[in-house]
This record gives sequence, C-alpha cells and structure tokens, in this order.
Amino acid sequence: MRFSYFFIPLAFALPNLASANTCEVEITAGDSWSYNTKTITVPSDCDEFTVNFTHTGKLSKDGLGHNWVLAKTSDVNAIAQAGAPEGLENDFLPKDDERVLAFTPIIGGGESASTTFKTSVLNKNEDYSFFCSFPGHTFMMRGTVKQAE
Ligand SMILES: [Cu+2]
Repeated sequence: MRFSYFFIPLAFALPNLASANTCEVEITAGDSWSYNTKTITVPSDCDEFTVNFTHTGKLSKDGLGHNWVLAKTSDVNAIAQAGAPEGLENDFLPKDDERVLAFTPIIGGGESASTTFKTSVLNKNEDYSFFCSFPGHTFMMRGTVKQAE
C-alpha cells in the first residue's frame, strides 16, 4: 500500500510539466483547401514557438502544395498577391519581405516542414494570421494566431 503515496503525486505532476513545454504545434493540410485548425494559440511563457506542418494528402507540391505563413492579418492579402508571381521555387512568397514573420516551404503530399519564430515578433496590439500562399489557396486556407494572456 505504500506505493500509492509515491505514485499519486507523480500522476498530478506530469500533466503540469507537459503543458509548460508546449511551445510547438502540429498542423496538417491534405488534398483540399483547408488546415486542420482555424486557431493557433501561442503560450505567453514561450520565447520561441515551432510549427510542425505536414501535408497528409497525395498530390504533388506543384499540383496542390501548401505552406504555413505567419503575418499580421492586415498584411495577408498583400503578401499573397506579391508572392504569387514569385513561383513555386520561391514558395509563392515575396523575397526578404519583412511582413513575412515566419514560413515553411511549400510541400506536397507526404512531406513535412517546420518553422520556428521568436514570439517577440508578436505585438499584443496586433491581430495575426497564418495562411497558405499557394495561388488560389489563401482565401480558404487561413486562421488566427492568438497570444495567450
Ligand atoms: Cu495551400
């Protein structure tokens, strides 16, 4: 019976440890124009945050590729417009553009890519979004990046 005194405190401690270290998120998109989530929340105690993005579909990146891009919500449409003529080799993003706060390359079915950004790029008084810059996808493939209080 003495075992229970040791195991009960551990059972309560482990979930707390796990939640303190979730400075990353898994995001997926498949052979359609949507991500698996509409909202990503960045915990306030993370100095850096990592997005692990996986294309769970079968189509190639030149057919129905996707990426994950972070920007101010007010910059999303302009970035997508400027990025479209840059082509797949530039991930449909304008080169060296300060409005692009983080991005993964365009990937196709079965591929994964990650990006890590400093959470200091997020200003409390701004609205941020994530989106896919593949031409024609941006309107459907977007969501909100929230900063936890
Ligand atoms: Cu896409």
